[in-house]
Amino acid sequence: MTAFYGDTSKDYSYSGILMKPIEWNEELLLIKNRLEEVAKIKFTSVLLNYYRDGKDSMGWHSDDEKELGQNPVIGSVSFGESRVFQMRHKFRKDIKKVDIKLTDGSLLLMKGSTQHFWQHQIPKSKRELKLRINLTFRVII
Ligand SMILES: O=C(O)CCC(=O)C(=O)O
Ligand SMILES: [Mn+2]
Repeated sequence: MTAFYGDTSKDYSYSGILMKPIEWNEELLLIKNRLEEVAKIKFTSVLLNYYRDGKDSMGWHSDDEKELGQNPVIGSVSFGESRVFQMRHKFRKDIKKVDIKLTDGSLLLMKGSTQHFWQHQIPKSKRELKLRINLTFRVII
């Protein structure tokens, strides 16, 4: 379950779907402004993902759509239930998968060549998990 907000001049094709952004609201701008101070970069857009429980998940992928440019910068802010964010190297089988617990209020910043070499996912969980909302701020060129 997703929603896409941002500068209304910036469309985004995601998983083969053309997303037209909803205009920024006050709450999202508050988070965006704090994030931009930390990341030292201006974001154009944010994709929201709503995970109702442990059955909602997201499969392996890289955030490498062409609109995100050569080296995508992704600022990922999480609220609610903690979930495991897993990363795996695309080419090197000798590098172990990395598990990162994304807790309420956490920020994960991906940049540089990360999307060239790594995929990420949010796996399903058999545990009883409460709701989580994740915001991935993106720069669309
Ligand atoms: O929910 C998350 O932490 C990851 C979301 C994600 O990878 C995406 O929206 O591309
Ligand atoms: Mn992603």
